[in-house]
Amino acid sequence: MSVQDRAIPASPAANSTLVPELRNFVDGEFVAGDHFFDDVNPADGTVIARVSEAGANVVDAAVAAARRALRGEWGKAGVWQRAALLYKIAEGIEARFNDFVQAESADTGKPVALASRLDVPRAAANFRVFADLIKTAGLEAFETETPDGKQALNYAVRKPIGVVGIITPWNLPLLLLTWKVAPALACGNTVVVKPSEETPASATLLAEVMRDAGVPSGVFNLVHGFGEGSTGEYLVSHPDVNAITFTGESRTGAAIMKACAPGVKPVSFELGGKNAAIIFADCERDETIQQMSDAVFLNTGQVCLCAERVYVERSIFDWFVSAMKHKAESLQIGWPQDRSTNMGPLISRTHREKVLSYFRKARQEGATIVTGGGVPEFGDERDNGFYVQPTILTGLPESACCVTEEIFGPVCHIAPFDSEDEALAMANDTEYGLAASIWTSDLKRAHRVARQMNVGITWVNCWFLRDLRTPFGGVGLSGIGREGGVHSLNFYSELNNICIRL
Ligand code: NAD
Ligand code: 6OH
Repeated sequence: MSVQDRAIPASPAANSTLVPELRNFVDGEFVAGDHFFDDVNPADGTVIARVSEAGANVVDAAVAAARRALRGEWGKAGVWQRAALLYKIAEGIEARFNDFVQAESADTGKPVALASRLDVPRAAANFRVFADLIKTAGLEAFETETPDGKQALNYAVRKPIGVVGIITPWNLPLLLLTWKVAPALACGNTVVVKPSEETPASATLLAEVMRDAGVPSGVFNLVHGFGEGSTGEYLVSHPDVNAITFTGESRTGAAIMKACAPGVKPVSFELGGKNAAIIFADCERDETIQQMSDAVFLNTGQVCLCAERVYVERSIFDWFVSAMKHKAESLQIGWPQDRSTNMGPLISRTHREKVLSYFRKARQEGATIVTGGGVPEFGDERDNGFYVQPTILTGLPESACCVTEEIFGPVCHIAPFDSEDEALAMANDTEYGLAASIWTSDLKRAHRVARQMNVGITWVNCWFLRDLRTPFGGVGLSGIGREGGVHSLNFYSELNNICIRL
């Protein structure tokens, strides 16, 4: 689809409609671009906002503002001053907690219960953790012997990289955006942020929080729009952007890498996954089923860390499949606003088409559909939304596309295994390498298997348990680099080593 097809020309009528208008935030001001596009609520397909698409001119202005801000008071702000501002931003998010929950839920269709428990608290935590970290980060130092028997002192100082372009997806919009904005600001950079076109609202609220917290103009800039041929492409190929940090699909990462090549811009990529879970017969059963239900269905399966491939020791295979079936069929699929809802719709009609196409392929490839495989019917406006049934597949060969390709929906394939080696071989037989989980009561086996997984993070008897100080990222098609803790500080700063002969 071209930009022209997607965009609605700006007209006076745009302001007279009842839907709010979401604008770009550049140099401390909300500004409109030349076109608008629709922000759709996936629960019922209604248009909830019109979003101003940032053209190349708006992206230019945002990058220029970010560059100027580096030379201004922000460039001179010390670590304690920056940390104090980050705490204020965290407080600002908490002060508007409900606004953020409502915005995130309306854009994504995720249950308000989930946004209240996960997305919004994590956004505030991201700012607090990186404020704490930057205050306590020491300098690397070495005493060095010189060839003439004297000494030199080496120490490395951290400097900002400069203007950082931040591009994020729609599944955990505020969580993933602040996961990058917080360390970038902690390290003294300025940012130009492009959230997903599907989920512009929480980032727009964050711009208000930034303004109200007293973040100097130009330090945080927000541009709305699409990827290829639009805002995202303008941002990643902009010659005055010093680094790009991106979360999204692996093939988008590849396109961004190409755009960054001419300027040799550093990139940090958190990409897709086709994550395995290995369930041993000695697992703690109730706990495993409880958490595996989240690992497959949380956020309607739209978490990069979700388990889409589940390998179960043969002696408990039947039990596991039937317990997961029960869990899937007990999920409350419904209106996101209803506090008892624990599964919402997929993000968009297009994404639902993709997920349904995998259900069709699964049938063609000979899968048993244990449960789900279709679209639920409600008899109300939700039938205009983008819901699918939680789905469990069995019986596919390891080469089937539903076992090798990321589906990004509430679906997993469950296969039996007979030995630890076989489970490991199947789990590692993928081009991706983001996350894995292992479920066992045998501590020695847990250590042994965990270190053989070709992934960035392995959970044992838990899933999506995050400590923000730890390295996070993936191998293979799942990403480049690590963020989290000192790894984020290292990406978002340049180290200048100073060697002094004493
Ligand atoms: P996507 O790659 O389609 O889009 C992500 C962002 O990139 C959006 O803001 C989009 O507008 C922008 N974009 C697209 N093409 C671009 C281009 N050519 N240049 C610049 N920007 C461009 O991803 P999505 O569909 O929004 O998100 C789902 C994907 O994200 C899944 O593959 C999922 O696994 C992955 N993901 C990974 C992680 C992780 O931490 N590894 C976290 C969340 C999501
Ligand atoms: C992907 O959908 C989830 C990614 C999670 C994180 O990046 C995180 O920091 O928890």
